[in-house]
Amino acid sequence: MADPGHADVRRNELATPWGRWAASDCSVTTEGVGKIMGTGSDSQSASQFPQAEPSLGLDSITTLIKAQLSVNLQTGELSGDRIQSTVRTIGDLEGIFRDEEARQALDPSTLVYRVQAFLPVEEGEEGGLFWGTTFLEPGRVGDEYFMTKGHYHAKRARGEYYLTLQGSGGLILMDEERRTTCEAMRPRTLHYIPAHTAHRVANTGESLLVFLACWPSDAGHDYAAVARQGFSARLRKVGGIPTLVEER
Ligand code: PAN
Ligand code: ZN
Repeated sequence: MADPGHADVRRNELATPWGRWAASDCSVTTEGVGKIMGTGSDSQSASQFPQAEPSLGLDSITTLIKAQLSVNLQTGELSGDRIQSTVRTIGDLEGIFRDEEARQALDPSTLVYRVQAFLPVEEGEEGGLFWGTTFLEPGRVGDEYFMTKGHYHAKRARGEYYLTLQGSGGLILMDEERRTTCEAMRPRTLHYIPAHTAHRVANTGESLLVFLACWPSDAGHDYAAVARQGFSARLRKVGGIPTLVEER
């Protein structure tokens, strides 16, 4: 099994009409969570650094600051205080997919995704950070993969991180000049969503796609801009392959 303590940023592996997203490789480790860095006789005094339960080390992360959050790093499930849950079904996603007839032919109660968001401060408050998990079902509307609605942040100058836990998909990114690119998502890929960038995720696999997210508490969500014009490209199954297809 993959080492759950290590997350990589990997390059886009999906073909896009505009080439590849240029960001440098880097990695994030969760190995030190709940541990003293450099454990051993030469490490700093244990009294300076509260140690978490050893059993929490690689399976979950718990924070007690402001409100309590536990993240199950296998399933992505959040538990604790101040967690908000949202569910989106096929019936909720009118106007999102290219083939509206195909959407209407599906049972409107079909689950497409659910989101759990940990909101330790008020939405809109400056300086805080939110944490969330999205559980995106496999499926298609016509040849287009099940996906999230997609949004810009209401405050455009706000970025975000996504970290994939399970499944495979594509993170579709569009800048304000409407240039759209796509990054492949698979377990342990870490994605930096720059400010001023609309983002949505499509599940290109046969199983649940689960990803974690962290974003500023004053970012907000602007769905209207995406609803008006959509993205300039869609992730569709073409010849059996997930392909980013430019809209005409
Ligand atoms: C995510 C998204 C989540 C659902 O937490 O909100 O994946 O996507 P939509 O919000 O587009 O329906 C995020 O990007 N927060 O900022
Ligand atoms: Zn966002």
